[in-house]
Amino acid sequence: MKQRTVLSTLPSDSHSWNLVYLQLLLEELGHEVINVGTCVPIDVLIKKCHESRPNNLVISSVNGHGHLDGMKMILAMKKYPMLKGIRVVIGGKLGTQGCDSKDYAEKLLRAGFDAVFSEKEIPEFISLMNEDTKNNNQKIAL
Ligand code: B12
Repeated sequence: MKQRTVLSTLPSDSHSWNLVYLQLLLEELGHEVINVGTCVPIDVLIKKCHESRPNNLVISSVNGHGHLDGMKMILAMKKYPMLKGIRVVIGGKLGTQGCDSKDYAEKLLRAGFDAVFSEKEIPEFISLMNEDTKNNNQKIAL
């Protein structure tokens, strides 16, 4: 079954070519992609997930505030049990001063993300996005 994926940045991030790249990549993998765009408020993102019931929510951020905005987003999302089955991943350049996004992985995973990717981990991202989320779908449909 075709996976549906909501793709977005976070409220502070106006970079858009990362989204263009990820949309093309995910479409090549066979996903139906809903690209919400840049500087997306958290409540708008949550509304979009409620409306479209995706298998995946892919967050991309490169401006260096991704680890902070991402934490706010995942904590807000956890308040909605209906969204529990969605696989939520984040990646890009999540911090400043050239530090690796992986430095933030432990905190973000503990808060509820299913995976955290550094900007170079495209093969790892592809392999996760190729994995079936059939169980998630069933949960969402209830
Ligand atoms: C173009 C650009 C801009 C443009 C954006 C225009 C637009 N429409 O997108 C403008 C001028 C608006 C801009 C603004 C700013 N920018 Co800027 N920008 C860039 C620049 C030069 C290129 C970004 C780009 O388009 N790359 C092409 C895309 C395809 O690559 P990418 O974004 O890196 O995405 C790749 C990977 O990161 C990865 N990836 C990304 N997301 C995800 C998600 C997952 C799940 C996975 C697996 C992988 C992944 O996959 C992509 C393909 O390889 C970069 C420097 C650079 N060379 O990267 C700085 C850069 C991203 N910007 C930076 C900064 C600081 C800013 C500003 C804060 C500057 C300022 N003081 O105003 C503002 C922030 C604006 C905001 N509110 O977000 C910093 C971020 C620093 C950091 N994270 O440590 C960078 C890295 C420059 C630098 N070296 O300092 N920027």
